[in-house]
Amino acid sequence: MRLLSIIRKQKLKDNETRCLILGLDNAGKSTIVNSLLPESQRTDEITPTVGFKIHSLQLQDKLISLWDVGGQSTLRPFWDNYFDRTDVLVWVVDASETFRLHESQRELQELLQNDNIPQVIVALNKVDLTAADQLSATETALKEVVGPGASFVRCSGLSGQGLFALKEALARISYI
Ligand SMILES: Nc1nc2c(ncn2[C@@H]2O[C@H](COP(=O)(O)OP(=O)(O)O)[C@@H](O)[C@H]2O)c(=O)[nH]1
Ligand SMILES: [Mg+2]
Repeated sequence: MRLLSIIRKQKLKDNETRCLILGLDNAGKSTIVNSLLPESQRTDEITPTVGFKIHSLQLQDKLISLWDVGGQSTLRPFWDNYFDRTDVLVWVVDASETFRLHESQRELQELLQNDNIPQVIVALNKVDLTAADQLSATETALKEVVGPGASFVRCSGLSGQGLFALKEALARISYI
């Protein structure tokens, strides 16, 4: 077993999960993170993320650290640096923006070349703005990139719809 998997396993045994939230700028990453947090820790104003922000979320018996990393193209070359201690990657896509779907697919495909990439959850965000057939088309397009192992969650960071399913998917992460 590679050293990295041993470290990951130990951390998960300690009930600590490190979750990296990535996706194109404006996909809704920070909005989702904010809505996942307990009400007392939320902010009313989300500004574009410069660099990264870390938040902690207690889910059942697990402590999840959420790494919200800026998605602007100038920051993307640095994404790799975050992988080695990450347990789960949440890839956020703005499902309403069909014209950026290819860009999202391409960036995710490039990320997945990295050997250290952990388990993947794809969050199809902005369901409140997206027609059902478009949601399915976006899901199909991203499934082609991530393969059968990833989970998919349809959500809205703004309304909170689907975030319970995202929490459940995060709580299920394990290396058994
Ligand atoms: N309608 C709608 N707008 C959203 C949703 N999630 C995020 N937004 C908006 O999308 C914009 C970008 O969100 P932000 O969280 O800053 O994106 P980030 O760059 O990926 O962190 C903001 O204006 C958000 O209010 C959603 O589910 N529905
Ligand atoms: Mg952000």
